[in-house]
This record gives sequence, C-alpha cells and structure tokens, in this order.
Amino acid sequence: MGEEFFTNADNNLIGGTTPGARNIISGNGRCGIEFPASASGNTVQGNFVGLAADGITVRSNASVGVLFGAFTTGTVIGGDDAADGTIDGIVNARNYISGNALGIAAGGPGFGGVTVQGNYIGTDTTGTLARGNTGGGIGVGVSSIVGGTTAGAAISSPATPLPASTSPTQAWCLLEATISERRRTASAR
Ligand SMILES: [Ca+2]
Repeated sequence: MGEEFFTNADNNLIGGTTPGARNIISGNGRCGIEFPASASGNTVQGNFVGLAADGITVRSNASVGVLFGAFTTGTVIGGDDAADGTIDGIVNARNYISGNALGIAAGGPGFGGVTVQGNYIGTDTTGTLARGNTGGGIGVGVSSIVGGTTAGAAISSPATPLPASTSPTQAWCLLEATISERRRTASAR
C-alpha cells in the first residue's frame, strides 16, 4: 500500500541510499510527499513515488508526487552517483517519480534552494519505459538546481517551470491538507 508523507518538520530523511530504505509512496488520494509549510533541510532519496513495488506498474498519486510549500528551502530530491558514498555508476539516491498528475511541483515568493538530481521522472525503473506524469515533470521555482554536471546527476525529463506560483493542483492539495487538519482537531474535542 502507498503511504503519504506530510511534514512541516525540518531535517528529515525520507528513504535513503541503502537497500531496504526505499519507501513505496504511491496510490494516495492526493500527494505522495508534501512539504506544505516552511520546512527546510529535508532529503528524499531512493523512493518510488507513483509506481508500484515492481518499479514498472503505475500506481498514481492523484495529485503531485512531491509537493513543496511556498517557503520550503534546502531540500534535496535524489542525488548524484557520489551521494551514496561510492562512485560506481550506480545512483542509489535516485527517486523514481512517475505516473502522477504532476511529478514535482512548487512555487511561491519565498520558495527556493531545492536540488533535484539524478532522479528518473516519468519513466519506469529501467529509465526506458514511459510512465509519464500527466501534467508535467518538474516545476520548482527560483534559486533551485535541477540536474547537474556530476556523474549521475542528470534527470530524465526537462525542467519545465510552472506558469503560476500556485497551480490549481497545488492549491487543491494544500486545501485538502488544511481540511484534514481541521478534521483531526474536531475529532479530538
Ligand atoms: Ca554510487
């Protein structure tokens, strides 16, 4: 089953570069991973976001695979060959972000400082079969790094900026998050 990560905390590691650290973050009713507030210093590595455990079958998250809030900073999605400690042509930091409504999205006046490297976005785990994010691969705003020149840092789809700071999908996703928080508050009384 999929699992949705919803965090505004800082300095979390979701997944990792070792065998068994992978999360399958797929089949959720809204986003796969949400950073809805001013979260900073988080790292997302080695996960399937929108794919089933076989790495081939699409299990779409209904909205964005990885969503950043308007003031999210210092986040790393993936990494290069060296990120796992060994330069061996294998990028264990790679996330597979495919089959979602949007792959990675963010925006807002305070957003920036996000690095997106080495991921397969819109493909299966072999990088050869199309498993597109239907609304686009990446839109990460200003002051961010997408791809890179080190080994394994390249990405599989072009960086396409979102036209507005909050796309309809992103706005919907944040609204859903707000509603869920209210429900929890109400049930606790
Ligand atoms: Ca490596």
